[in-house]
Amino acid sequence: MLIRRPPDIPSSEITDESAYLKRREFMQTAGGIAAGLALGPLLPKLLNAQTETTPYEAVTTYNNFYEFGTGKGDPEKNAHTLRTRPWTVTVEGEVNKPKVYDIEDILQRFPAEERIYRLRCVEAWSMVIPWLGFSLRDLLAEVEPTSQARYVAFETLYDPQQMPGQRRAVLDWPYVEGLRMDEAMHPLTILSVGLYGRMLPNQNGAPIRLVVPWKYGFKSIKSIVKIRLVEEQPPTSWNISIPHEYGFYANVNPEVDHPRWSQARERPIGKFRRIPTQMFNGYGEEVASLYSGMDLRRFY
Ligand SMILES: Nc1nc2c(c(=O)[nH]1)N[C@H]1C(S)=C(S)[C@@H](COP(=O)(O)O)O[C@H]1N2
Ligand SMILES: [Mo]
Repeated sequence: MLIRRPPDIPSSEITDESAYLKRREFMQTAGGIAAGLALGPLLPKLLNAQTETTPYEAVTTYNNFYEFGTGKGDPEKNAHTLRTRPWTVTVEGEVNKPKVYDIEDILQRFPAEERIYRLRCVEAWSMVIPWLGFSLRDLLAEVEPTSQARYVAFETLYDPQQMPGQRRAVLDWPYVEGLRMDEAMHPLTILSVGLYGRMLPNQNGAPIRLVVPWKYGFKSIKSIVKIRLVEEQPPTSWNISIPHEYGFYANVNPEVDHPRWSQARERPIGKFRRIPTQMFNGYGEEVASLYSGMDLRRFY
């Protein structure tokens, strides 16, 4: 789309933030203009041409990553112990061609493009982030899912030496997540390797994490080492931990409240005012059809 650039550019070549933001502003305007013309449908969705991105500083210091502590500032403080090289991602299960990918191969073979997506946390805060990534379906196509594959299960690294939060039983480790096959194959679902034109900082899920823009943030599992195609709906960490609060689907839905708080509004990080939460986080046009006929109160 607008920017196609490998995420592993040396730091000496990285533009400073204000130059980056100016260029971004220009591109968002350009995207907005193009969207009004015939080009519109060809452009991968920018959340909305006018949406302001959350400052890099906030995106990288206010995080949920329980492997490094349960406070929002803990991941930034503690995630330096994570070693992201060497790193492999095993793709296995119901596939014809299981494969162990080296992260360097992934970076080379699946060019990262910029996608501006809102990440809406179930705790009712949100950020708008220029992610660098590629559609998960490009990688899945390569391993050739069998006809038995109905779900995709994801797993984060388990290593209490590197991830001190795993020494405490706050969640069942390793962190696991899952998607239905059609959700995983949807072009909006990305594996992200960077943000703001840089490689992912450890606290944001380096070296590779999922981003599913129409679901609550907890579905976007970080620091992935395993992707397994399976026949049955896989367990997910938050659902195991507190099933009546966190379901498998976790679609952003302002009409279905969390048992302990409303989901009708959200606070953009760095802003004072709350804003209304949109159905499917604003991606209804693209994804609502995946759930036609499903009762989204029951499948929360
Ligand atoms: N492995 C792992 N992945 C995770 C989490 C976690 O604790 N561990 N937290 C999730 C939650 S609750 C949210 S809101 C997002 C936050 O992503 P961000 O810190 O990049 O904004 O990561 C998700 N992915
Ligand atoms: Mo979250």
